[in-house]
Amino acid sequence: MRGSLLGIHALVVLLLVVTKDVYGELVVNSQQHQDLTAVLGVLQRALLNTMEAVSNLTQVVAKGHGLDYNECPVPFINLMNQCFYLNKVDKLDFEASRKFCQGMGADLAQPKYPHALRVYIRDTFGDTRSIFKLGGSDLVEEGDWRWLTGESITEWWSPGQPDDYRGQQDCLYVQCSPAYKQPFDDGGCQSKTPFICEYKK
Ligand SMILES: [Ca+2]
Repeated sequence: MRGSLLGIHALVVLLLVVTKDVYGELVVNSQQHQDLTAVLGVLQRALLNTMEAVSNLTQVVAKGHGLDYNECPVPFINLMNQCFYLNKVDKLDFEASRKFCQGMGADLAQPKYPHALRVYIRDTFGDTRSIFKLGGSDLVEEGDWRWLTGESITEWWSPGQPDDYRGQQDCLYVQCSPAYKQPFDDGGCQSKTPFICEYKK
């Protein structure tokens, strides 16, 4: 019995000591917690500022290289900072293909870098026979080749083109065959072919 009382006494003393220690520890931890929370807040703000600075710097560097990391809206792809949709399924004439592109918030494409476009088509579709309609013609005045926006088309004609073959070629195409030393060729506006839409960012 005495042993039991001694045991209970020892247990109570032990509990008091532990409780005191735990309480003391809790007080210290609470202060530390406040301090750490404040430090964490400062670090979080510093980290966010750093991430924003890195993002801005990445964009500056990208633009310095002629690139733009802003993505094109689906289903357009970014090619040399222009947004294109290559339609090889719905083979359409000039007017119908324009209408199709307009239905996507776009119009027939005016590629700034036709060689890049030609390489992309070859790599994507794995053939060199493809031709795609673009957003250019001499429909307003025979021989005066213009983009849909009105600018003259003066470069990137394959040698001997535009030849207005049989007097029926008034629309602009990108040719993928290496037989064409440059990408541009004139073809029929009524021909039902693949075409490329461009979404202007
Ligand atoms: Ca031609």
